[in-house]
Amino acid sequence: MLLLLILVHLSSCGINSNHKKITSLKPENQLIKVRQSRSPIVIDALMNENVWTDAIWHPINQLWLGQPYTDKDFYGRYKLAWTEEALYLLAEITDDVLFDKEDNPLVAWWDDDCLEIFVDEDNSGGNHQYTHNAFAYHVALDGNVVDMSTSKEGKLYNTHIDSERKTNGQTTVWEVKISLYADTYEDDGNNVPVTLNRAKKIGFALAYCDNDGSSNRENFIGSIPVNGEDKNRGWIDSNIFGTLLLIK
Ligand SMILES: [Ca+2]
Ligand SMILES: [Ca+2]
Ligand SMILES: [Ca+2]
Ligand SMILES: [Ca+2]
Repeated sequence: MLLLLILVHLSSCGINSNHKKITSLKPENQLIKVRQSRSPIVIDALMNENVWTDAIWHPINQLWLGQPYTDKDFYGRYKLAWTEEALYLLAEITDDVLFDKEDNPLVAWWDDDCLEIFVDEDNSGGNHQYTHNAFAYHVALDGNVVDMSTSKEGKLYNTHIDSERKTNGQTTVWEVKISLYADTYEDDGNNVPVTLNRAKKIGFALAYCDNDGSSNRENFIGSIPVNGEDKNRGWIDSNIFGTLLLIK
């Protein structure tokens, strides 16, 4: 029985012993339909494009790490849109203290206040801890974008994400363009973003690392419920991601 469970787990990683892709067992939780923008989206942290007016808000309200928090400490919601070129995100985050703990973007990047964007271009699910089967982009307050490389260390992926943020009082609006890359992505290669089309499905989740002045992040709040005791699974296991469906 144990062997069977291990085999099922391995097959859920999307790779079999011949390293060929097989049908994913990724659960299709939280299916979100995402509308195409008819006009270009300007990354300026202003939500005045028509597609943002029409899109609905989705909550970031699942406590993945830390103690229960108040709306004053953290409140977050987001909208999504797409063009053939990229996936677009608008996030509105209320956070009482913005804190960039480490100046160096590659030191403990998860302990700074940051937006964490999880994307699995082909919605395959499976392990992605040290692969590019999926990405977990940490977008820092200064705009630097970090994920784990295939060399098992933090690496800047600033060309994948174009973002702008504006803070008014304790509320920050982030407008983000996310170029999507296939699992064939090579850290030292020439990589071209994927062109998006209607009916495409993408694995996706969003989270916020909230630190208000502590030595480690205080809270990690995600957009999707995660089963089990350990809810900090997104950076390892893309099976916990939700699913986006691109529509006209
Ligand atoms: Ca805009
Ligand atoms: Ca806070
Ligand atoms: Ca994948
Ligand atoms: Ca904070």
